[in-house]
Amino acid sequence: MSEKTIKKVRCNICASGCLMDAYVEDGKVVSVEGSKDTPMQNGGLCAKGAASRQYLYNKDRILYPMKQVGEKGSGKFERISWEEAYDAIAKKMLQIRETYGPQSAVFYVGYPKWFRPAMLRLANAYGSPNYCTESSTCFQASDLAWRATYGNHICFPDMMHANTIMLWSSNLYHSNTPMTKGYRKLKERGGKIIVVDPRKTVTAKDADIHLQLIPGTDGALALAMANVIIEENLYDKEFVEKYVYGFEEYRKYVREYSPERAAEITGVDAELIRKAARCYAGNGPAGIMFSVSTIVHNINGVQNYRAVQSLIALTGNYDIPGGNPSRPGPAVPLNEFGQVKRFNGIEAIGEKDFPVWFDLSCEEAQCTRLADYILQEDPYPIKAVLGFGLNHNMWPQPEYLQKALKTLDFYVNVDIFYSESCRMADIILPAASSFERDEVIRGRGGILSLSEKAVEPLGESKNDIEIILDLAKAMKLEDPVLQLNLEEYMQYILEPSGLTLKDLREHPEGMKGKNVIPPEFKTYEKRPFNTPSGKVEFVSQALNKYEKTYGYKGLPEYQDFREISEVDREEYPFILNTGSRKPQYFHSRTYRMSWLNDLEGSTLIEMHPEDAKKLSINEKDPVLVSSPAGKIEGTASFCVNGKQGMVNIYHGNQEADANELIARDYLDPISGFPGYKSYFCKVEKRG
Ligand SMILES: Nc1nc2c(c(=O)[nH]1)N[C@H]1C(S)=C(S)[C@@H](COP(=O)(O)OP(=O)(O)OC[C@H]3O[C@@H](n4cnc5c(=O)[nH]c(N)nc54)[C@H](O)[C@@H]3O)O[C@H]1N2
Ligand SMILES: Nc1nc2c(c(=O)[nH]1)N[C@H]1C(S)=C(S)[C@@H](COP(=O)(O)OP(=O)(O)OC[C@H]3O[C@@H](n4cnc5c(=O)[nH]c(N)nc54)[C@H](O)[C@@H]3O)O[C@H]1N2
Ligand code: SF4
Ligand SMILES: [Mo]
Repeated sequence: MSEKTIKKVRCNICASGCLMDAYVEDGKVVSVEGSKDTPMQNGGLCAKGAASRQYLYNKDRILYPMKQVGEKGSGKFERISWEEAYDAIAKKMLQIRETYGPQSAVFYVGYPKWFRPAMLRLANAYGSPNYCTESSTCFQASDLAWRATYGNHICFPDMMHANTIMLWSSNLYHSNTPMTKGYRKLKERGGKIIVVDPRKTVTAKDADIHLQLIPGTDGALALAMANVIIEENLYDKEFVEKYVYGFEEYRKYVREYSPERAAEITGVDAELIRKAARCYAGNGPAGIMFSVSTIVHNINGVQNYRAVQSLIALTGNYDIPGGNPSRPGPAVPLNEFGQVKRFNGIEAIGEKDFPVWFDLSCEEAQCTRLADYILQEDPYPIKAVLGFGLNHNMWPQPEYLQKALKTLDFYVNVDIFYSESCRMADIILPAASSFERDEVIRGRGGILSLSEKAVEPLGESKNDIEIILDLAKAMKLEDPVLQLNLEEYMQYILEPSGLTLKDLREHPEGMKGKNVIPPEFKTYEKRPFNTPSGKVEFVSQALNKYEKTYGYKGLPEYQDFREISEVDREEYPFILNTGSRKPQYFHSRTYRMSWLNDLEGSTLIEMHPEDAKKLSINEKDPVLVSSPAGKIEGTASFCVNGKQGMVNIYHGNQEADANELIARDYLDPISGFPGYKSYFCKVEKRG
């Protein structure tokens, strides 16, 4: 009888990297369970992690390098060797560089985050400024707001030491399961919880105050809270005087947002707004837990986010324990992450459209308008896309991007799975999943670990970093780090931490780095904020320098998406909210896993029963949803937890993708983020 062994491996279906025990028999993973070796996680796995075997052994796995042999877009592929693939890619990429210049090649990474610095290096060594990622729709707009206002990256709350936590558009139980332990502890020790969410979510059940606002109206709500906090003298005068720039202008502006006015805009009762403001300002230390994407998925997203964010400095909760500290736990120095900067000097895609993005971020280009840039040859011809995990369904109106990809001279996609996004590719390469690869993992609190493969790679799939290093060598690019092999590269990442790969191999549960940088609070007492004024900028100079040219305002001004968009509301009466996370789905990835997908089976069009009744729609009826951008079919699902007038649809399903409904030019003019969370639609019963 063959023996079962337990291999410790990190789940990588999402970026949380939970440690699991994979039971391996005859070289195959036969079952998985959460490892008990990490106290935070303590044996837990979410539904997706528990279904890992269907991820690893999925019929959609790409097993070999393939080249397209039929007409482009026909999806007819033939197996080739790795050597052939590398030769063909190197030859074509160098030819394109020679003929059109290095900027004509775009280097793109989808949601996978773990190998991004290597990809950025590759783009730099090739000489292209066009390294871009899925963060053109996730995370970077919030980060931009932080940099514009606080001169810092996103600061998450210190849940362990807070007396109050305000979860602003954050449904931890569905989207961030590893954080729920701290959340439950906060509740147990009597901490106050404020939830700002249009839906009564499972996370909102624990709330002392739930502000159930209309999607996209976050800015108005936050300004009204600031109004109460200032009017009632609940703000931190000393902090504001010393460290805030533009307070008088801000104070004057928030006067316009009385709770009564905000109630009309947001649909939240004025007294409840007052109560929440008093609780957040009066029961400190208080932290705000933001989603990295929800607020900014709106056409006034950056300013709405800044309005919420200004509450932190207003109440003196910035960079203190229990508030939103800049570094609550220890950090460990590493090579690569956050250190490789984007190649600069040639105009990047998106630079003309979204200048602040480039002023404040030196790491990547903004590519939400990628299809336009390709099709309109603006700012210059784009001839090649080298994609790792490129999922066209991420973009609004994804078919338009498919069309653009088809016109390219050369398109490569490297993915674990064959998807519709591979169909336009000239070459596709098989990536290994976390079960089949080695990877250095950065955990919270300065903990590092090495996730080692549990089984041999399926087919000829390879670690993405290995593919990147091989490609650099095939193109004879010069960066010395790209000359390393995978093992040397991982060692290089670790060097500043004082740990070696050998140390980590001996401790699969992870180890604290030796050269730990301790937590730090109130950094502003030692050095100025990294903004033009050296203070927290309620009036952002990074933004208002573009007031004349782009119309950006320094104050976190509220603009209502219902007023500034030109959609005919009689035709499209519902507010379309897309992509609120569900525990079983992870963007486009898990639809192919029957253990998860069968829970719902088809694209659910979630609407309030009262709204459905008016349209004579019954639960489970087939319905058609349309917007000015497109149409999709789905199944009506009644949701009493949402607000009336709101339709919610998950994204990423290639069969019926909510993004078909979002107009591709419905973007925040500052960040370029699509208004995924607040567009417009109508719903009809299908025959
Ligand atoms: N299971 C699962 N987990 C995930 C992901 C996944 O696909 N699946 N994706 C990961 C990624 S990439 C991200 S960015 C995060 C996102 O993480 P979260 O932002 O926490 O996830 P969401 O569910 O999109 O949004 C949280 C809540 O915001 C509410 N909401 C919707 N619109 C608005 C609005 O306009 N204003 C306010 N205040 N609230 C609103 C929704 O009702 C929802 O309950 O999740 C990560 N975790
Ligand atoms: N309507 C709407 N649209 C949205 C959102 C929304 O809320 N509503 N959310 C936006 C946000 S926040 C995000 S983050 C994006 C999601 O961003 P996407 O990039 O669309 O995310 P995924 O579909 O998870 O992954 C992309 C591809 O990466 C592949 N992949 C997974 N792991 C690896 C790996 O290790 N190596 C390689 N080479 N490939 C891998 C997957 O198989 C998949 O094909 O969607 C955005 N789009
Ligand atoms: S939260 Fe779930 S999907 Fe994400 S790493 Fe953990 S087990 Fe995997
Ligand atoms: Mo995201």
